[in-house]
Amino acid sequence: MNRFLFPFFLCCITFSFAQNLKLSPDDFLISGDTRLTANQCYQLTYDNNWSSGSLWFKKPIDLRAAFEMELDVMLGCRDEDGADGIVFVFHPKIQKIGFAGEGMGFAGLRPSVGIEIDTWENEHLLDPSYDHVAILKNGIIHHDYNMAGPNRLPNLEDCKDHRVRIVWLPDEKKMTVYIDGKGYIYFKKDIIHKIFKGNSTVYWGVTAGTGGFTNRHAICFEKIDFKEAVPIIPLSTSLQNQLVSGETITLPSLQFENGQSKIRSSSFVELDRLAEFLKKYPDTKIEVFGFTDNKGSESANQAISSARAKAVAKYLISKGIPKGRINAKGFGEAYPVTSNLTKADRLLNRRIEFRMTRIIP
Ligand SMILES: [Ca+2]
Ligand SMILES: [Ca+2]
Repeated sequence: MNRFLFPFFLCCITFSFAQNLKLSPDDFLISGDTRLTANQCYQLTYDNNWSSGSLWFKKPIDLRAAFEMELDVMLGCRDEDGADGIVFVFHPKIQKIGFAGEGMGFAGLRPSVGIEIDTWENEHLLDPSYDHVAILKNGIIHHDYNMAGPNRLPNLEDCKDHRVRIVWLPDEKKMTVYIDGKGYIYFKKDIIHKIFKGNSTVYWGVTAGTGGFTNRHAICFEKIDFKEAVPIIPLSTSLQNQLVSGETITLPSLQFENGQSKIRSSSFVELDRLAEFLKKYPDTKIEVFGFTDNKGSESANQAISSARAKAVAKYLISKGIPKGRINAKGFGEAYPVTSNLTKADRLLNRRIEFRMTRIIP
């Protein structure tokens, strides 16, 4: 049963800021009203109506490895009429922001896990009247669909910093949230499979929003300690295992002629191994998705991403994989895995993703 498991050291290296926290603003993608305010500190919303902001760490994390983060959170100074709150989000794509107001920048992000600290009672969402913490999923903020909570917190809209600590233990599949030193909520769930469909690589971010009522929301990082997902270059045993378990993989050696959909001959070796592998699992289908960076026009990017995905499909067909097992599609510049700001980032965004799925009879 465990043939798809492989030792941890193959997938992860420790990436720890614990001793010497040096997060640079370049490590984050910010949007909306988010502003750097001091070293390691960010404002997420203004104390204005309909303010919202997000901050995403640019590097993905691997949920198969342990994770711990600690930060100071400011939820503003208005208690009676303060709103709406902050959400810590895990999501497979680097996303900017969901809906503001009661959505707190989280609503609509799917698939996802979100830890909300909510300071405004929205009765139609079954919010309690007090400040509360809950674990949400898939961008849904209604408490009927919680993973945990809502649990009562003391009033946090007191103009003070509150220390939030989030700990993920993959072996126990357990995430615990501590606020000012006290454990207020946890969940135990196989989120890699139940939420993220087998894909353990996710991004993390923090979002916040105000609506008709307001507060200034801000955070300061204290400690970030996690294992970083490392790309695996060849179509190795471990990469094959990821494919079998339904995860999305990319083959960094898969390259095309500049500006064309012609596959470079240097990429054939790895594609041949992929074709051999697909022959071993004749009851599966494979999805081949093409993506580009944001250089050039959207329509040209759409066209080339589609042409490249189809070129890969054609190559696999030429190696004996039946056409009906391959679904090739281009998404243009949508769904970048990282920002398009640097050459290295753009290279990551220009990619073909593969995902194997079982044929349902
Ligand atoms: Ca609320
Ligand atoms: Ca309150």
